[in-house]
Amino acid sequence: MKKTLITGITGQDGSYLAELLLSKGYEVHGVIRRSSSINTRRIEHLSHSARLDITHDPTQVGERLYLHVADLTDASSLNYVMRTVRPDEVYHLAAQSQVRVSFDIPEYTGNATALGTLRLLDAMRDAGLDHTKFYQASSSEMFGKAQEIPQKETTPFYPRSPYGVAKLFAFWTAKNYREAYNLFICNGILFNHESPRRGETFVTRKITRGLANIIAGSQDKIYLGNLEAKRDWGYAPDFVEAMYLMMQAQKPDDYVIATGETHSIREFLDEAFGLAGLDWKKYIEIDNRLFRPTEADILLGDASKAKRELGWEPKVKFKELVRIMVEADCKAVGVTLKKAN
Ligand code: NDP
Ligand code: GDR
Repeated sequence: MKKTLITGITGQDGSYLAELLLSKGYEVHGVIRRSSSINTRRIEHLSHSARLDITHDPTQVGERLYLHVADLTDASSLNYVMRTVRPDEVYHLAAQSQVRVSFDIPEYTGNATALGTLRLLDAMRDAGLDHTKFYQASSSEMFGKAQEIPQKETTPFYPRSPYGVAKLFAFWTAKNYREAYNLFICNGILFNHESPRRGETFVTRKITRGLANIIAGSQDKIYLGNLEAKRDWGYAPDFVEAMYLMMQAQKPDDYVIATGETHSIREFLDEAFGLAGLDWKKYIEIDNRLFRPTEADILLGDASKAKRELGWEPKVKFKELVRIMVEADCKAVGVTLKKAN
């Protein structure tokens, strides 16, 4: 049975990827970090025991599912987990992943998102895992101030946030370790992908959750920043499939993963509030604090290399994505879209 290690298993992507790999028969080991409140809600449905006493030694919480405590900022904890699990595949998804927040905590973002990747790669090498495959969660934020539209694997990078800079360090570290030590390391350059499990402070989820609360009567306004930025939004379950396919390829490489459509925040609002028959302009307030000092104005990906070489294509596009998210958030607060019409 193949063993996989997922860092960031408690996040949006980690939870979908754990589902996918369990369904393919893998033994899945997830890294979680110490938190003052329980942070495993996205993987609870995969667990048969709600054990809270997790240590760095494997704690079994589900059929073929194990958790380990470690932290990206603590090299010895990563070394210990790597030596103990000895995985066949590593999916490195953990990061301080909030772009706006990276301006507030740049040093921590660099430590976790950039150096954390280096620490994990070194832990893999130190454990002598020469045949272990490694996936690095790279990001379209590395394109930042886009040098061409659409962006593809050959587009020059121009990050616009401490997060983007940290991801660029991690990208090049992954690529250098591939070339220097002849390791199977892939960079997935993923454009934004969303789902009902998206963190509540990212703009799509903030809107769909806010809309559901507005319909339920428990929230009056949603406070947002820049409505003009454009993003290429895909569906997270489609995107974790792409990660898996990269790791099954003959040779390690870097791939852009995107839908090939871009939409502004305004268009997202039109679509989401339109589903409820509401005019978003009555409910949105602009809060200047939510603007970023530097912004990625337009991100649009060209995933033709992934289509050609991996056979990957997105199944869910913009309109369906918005509907999935709005319906899920409405269901969570016990309202239906029909009720609002
Ligand atoms: P999330 O923010 O949902 O999840 C991040 C994960 O990292 C969580 O499990 C979090 O743990 C964990 N984590 C954060 N800091 C540490 C730390 N110091 N030590 C150990 N674990 C830590 O991200 P997504 O699932 O959306 O994204 C997955 C990865 O892909 C990230 O690296 C992100 O930067 C990258 N990415 C995401 C894209 C997207 O659109 N979603 C696009 C391109 C790249 P906890 O639950 O405790 O907070
Ligand atoms: P992003 O996603 O920065 O692209 O990073 P986010 O949803 O945070 O922002 C998208 C765009 O929306 C604008 N915006 C707001 N954003 C947030 N979060 N909150 C607001 O109130 C708001 N108002 C407007 C932003 O300015 C921006 O232009 C995500 C993360 O998942 C990264 O980890 C990942 O690497 C990239 O996607 C690809």
